[in-house]
Amino acid sequence: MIKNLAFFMLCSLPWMSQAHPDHTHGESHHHAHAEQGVVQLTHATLRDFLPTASSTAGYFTLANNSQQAVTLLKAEIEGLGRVEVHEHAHVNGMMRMQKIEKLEIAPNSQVEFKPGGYHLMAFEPTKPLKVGENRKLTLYFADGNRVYGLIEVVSLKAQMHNAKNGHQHH
Ligand SMILES: [Cu+2]
Repeated sequence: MIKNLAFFMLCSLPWMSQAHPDHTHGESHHHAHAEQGVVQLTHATLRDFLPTASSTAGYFTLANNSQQAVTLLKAEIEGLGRVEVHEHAHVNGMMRMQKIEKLEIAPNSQVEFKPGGYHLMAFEPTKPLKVGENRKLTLYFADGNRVYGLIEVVSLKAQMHNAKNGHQHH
């Protein structure tokens, strides 16, 4: 289990530096901006597909250590054709899950993706998942930033063991 995944944010996109053409202290400005905008991805796990399943679930913790809210728009995982951000909601007394288009994370707070709550739903593997391997995970935010990390492929058993409430997904 990887405890601390590497991450970084792209604060130096060409169009962003062009937004500050009159700035003469580019270097120090960039550092301040990078520290302000830290979004940290940890404990990322992706469940191996069950034999007949067309989708599988991924979980992680996302910490927004900045002074501004950040909005997660979408996720990509290497070798998966489609990844959606889902939430569970009570609809007419039933627990159902639905795709969400954006997830706002307040300043200095974190969101835990876990069984029964927010989760990633991955579909259409182009390369079969193998327990123990790490796939590249990319998170896209509304401000144009991206967070990169690795997501570890785990067995259902391991994922249930990690989850506190053991909610069965699907
Ligand atoms: Cu789902």
